[in-house]
Amino acid sequence: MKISLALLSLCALIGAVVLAAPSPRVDSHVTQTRKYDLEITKGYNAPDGITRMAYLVNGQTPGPEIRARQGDDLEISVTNASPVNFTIHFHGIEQEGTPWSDGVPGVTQRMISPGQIFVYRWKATQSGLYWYHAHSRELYDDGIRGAIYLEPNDSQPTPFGLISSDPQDISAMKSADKDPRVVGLSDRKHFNSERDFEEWQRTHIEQLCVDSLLINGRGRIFCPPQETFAPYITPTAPTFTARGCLLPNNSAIYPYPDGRPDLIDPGVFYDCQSTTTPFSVVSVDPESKWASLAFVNMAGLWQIKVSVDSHKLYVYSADGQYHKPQAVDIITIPIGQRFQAMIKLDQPVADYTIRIAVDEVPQVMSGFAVLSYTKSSIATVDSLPPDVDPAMAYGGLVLNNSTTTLDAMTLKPFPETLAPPKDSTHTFLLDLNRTSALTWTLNRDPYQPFLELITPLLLAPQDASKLDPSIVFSYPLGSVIDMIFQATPGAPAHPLHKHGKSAWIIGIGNGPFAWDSVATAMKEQPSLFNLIDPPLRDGFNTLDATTEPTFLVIRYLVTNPMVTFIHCHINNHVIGGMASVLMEGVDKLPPIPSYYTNAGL
Ligand SMILES: *[C@@H]1O[C@H](CO)[C@@H](O)[C@H](O)[C@H]1NC(C)=O
Ligand SMILES: *[C@@H]1O[C@H](CO)[C@@H](O)[C@H](O)[C@H]1NC(C)=O
Ligand SMILES: *[C@@H]1O[C@H](CO)[C@@H](O)[C@H](O)[C@H]1NC(C)=O
Ligand SMILES: *[C@@H]1O[C@H](CO)[C@@H](O)[C@H](O)[C@H]1NC(C)=O
Ligand SMILES: *[C@@H]1O[C@H](CO)[C@@H](O)[C@H](O)[C@H]1NC(C)=O
Ligand SMILES: *[C@@H]1O[C@H](CO)[C@@H](O)[C@H](O)[C@H]1NC(C)=O
Ligand SMILES: [Cu+2]
Repeated sequence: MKISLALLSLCALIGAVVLAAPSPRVDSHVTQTRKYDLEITKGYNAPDGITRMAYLVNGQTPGPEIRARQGDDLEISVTNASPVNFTIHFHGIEQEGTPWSDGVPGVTQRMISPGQIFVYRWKATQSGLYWYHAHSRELYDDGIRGAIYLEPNDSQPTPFGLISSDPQDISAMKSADKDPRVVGLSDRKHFNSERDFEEWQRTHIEQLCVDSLLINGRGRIFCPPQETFAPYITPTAPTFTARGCLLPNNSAIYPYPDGRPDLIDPGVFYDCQSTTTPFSVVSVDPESKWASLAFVNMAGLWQIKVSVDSHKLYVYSADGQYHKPQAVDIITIPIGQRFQAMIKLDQPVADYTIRIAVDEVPQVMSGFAVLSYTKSSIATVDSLPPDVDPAMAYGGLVLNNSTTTLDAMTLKPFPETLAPPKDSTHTFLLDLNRTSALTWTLNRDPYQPFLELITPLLLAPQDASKLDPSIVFSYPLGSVIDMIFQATPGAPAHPLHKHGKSAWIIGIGNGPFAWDSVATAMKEQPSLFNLIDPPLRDGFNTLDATTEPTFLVIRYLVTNPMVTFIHCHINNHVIGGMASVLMEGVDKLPPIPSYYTNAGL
């Protein structure tokens, strides 16, 4: 379907009006169809003071929050008013009965090409925090992303009685959980994703250096004095550039002999000019006693950690799934993952600093926002309040031995009935590897980006047999899959993401996975496995593999016929090929509506 330019500019105007309204509060208790129009345009923005090209969603990035109530039907109409092809993926949404709305080009649909409109339809079977983003090349890093919040229905058991036994507290937390404050995290580069990729190809060095960290799309460039970096210096990280990056010739981090550090653009790793752009404000009402902060890492490169001055974070949800609450000071958030935390609003009425930091060796960098105990809706501030018990210094250094950081492997799903099956029917061992300066693999061979342009496998499942067998996994409905990811030494942690149904993370350890099955492994190393109450997630972060391999095991049930995707969520890695297709019970796929078989032709 082609749309006229006049219509497009009208849409842009409407988008701007919608923008000015407060985030849509879902107020009806009757399930309904909620419609959203997302229009993607090419534009410019300067959240950290440096103007660059961006793809905007209704004129902004992050795009508008999509809010609905569990049980609602969503109808999300995406208009491509940009010059590039893309699709939109709803990250963490299980797509029960709607495999055609998962948004992976070449897998579930054809590209939405410039001038086209594509309508995604899915049911909110889940509750909690999710997000949407472009799923082609590295485009989401240019701005096509936003949060999704699905308000839990009233029959869903909540874990708040494990935080407090006071009925008033529990009731305040239930209310907070229905209307959380989204805290969206991202890292920003001043080259767009296409240019970033070209620089990697030109120099054979991944561009592991960002310009700023943003919270809800706002932030600042910092060029801290060299002494700030002193606590981070180690034998393999001896020197930091003005913007806190390791040098591009550091062979511990940039290991490829064909890398050309001499060709690096100094604008990427070295040059730093600080800015004074405003910070985001996250407002809470102290009269509501508790607030829910909904953190999502929408970054392209870095794992990010977060803390809030003077406030314990009672983590109660991970990837939209309730887990038994844990009180911590810092949450580490791998890319793609979400955590929700209650905070008790028992501090003096004031502003408190929200701190974030890159949580990986190659870069020392922080970002900030303000938690404000005020009902007013001031969106930004120009300066931060005084530090009050900060949990971390610039760059994430922990300041106090009693500070606690969430260990996501210890999260236990709530309610307890959400335990994994005791046995599996299929075992797959995948080798996560870097096979050249430009290639990353999830299993032996890289997934080829050109597959984005083929007839979607959902419409032609038989074509899967023509693909490289190392990147296709097929199994029938009712299977219980054990998928073992073995990371090759020299790799950072990989934030893997499985589309469709979530999986239990049942095992993690250092060393190779040297057994033929989980059952055998558990006999020899029971302490590395948990079949009783392991976390139930759609994101799985492997351990760093420095000198020896590491492994991570997920188990999942196949209950929803789907053709879908599993991949690393670091942009360089997925575009470098770290992805595979999952053919899940394809002989039981529901009939595909003609709208979806024809869309994009
Ligand atoms: C409410 O949530 C529970 C738990 O997720 C689910 O089993 C139930 O089907 C939901 N009810 C509606 C109307 O969505
Ligand atoms: C968009 O995708 C179509 C195939 O669906 C392809 O022919 C076209 O070249 C692509 N355009 C761009 C700008 O990549
Ligand atoms: C890396 O480059 C810096 C400055 O450009 C130089 O001082 C250093 O010796 C180089 N290190 C290596 C390992 O080549
Ligand atoms: C460390 O944190 C504890 C608990 O918050 C606090 O009582 C103590 O004063 C802190 N110590 C320092 C040195 O900041
Ligand atoms: C933290 O622990 C280390 C090692 O146990 C100790 O040397 C240091 O003094 C402690 N710092 C504080 C602030 O308590
Ligand atoms: C990882 O890739 C390297 C380079 O291609 C190769 O030598 C090595 O055998 C691979 N490792 C595994 C476990 O596949
Ligand atoms: Cu990765």
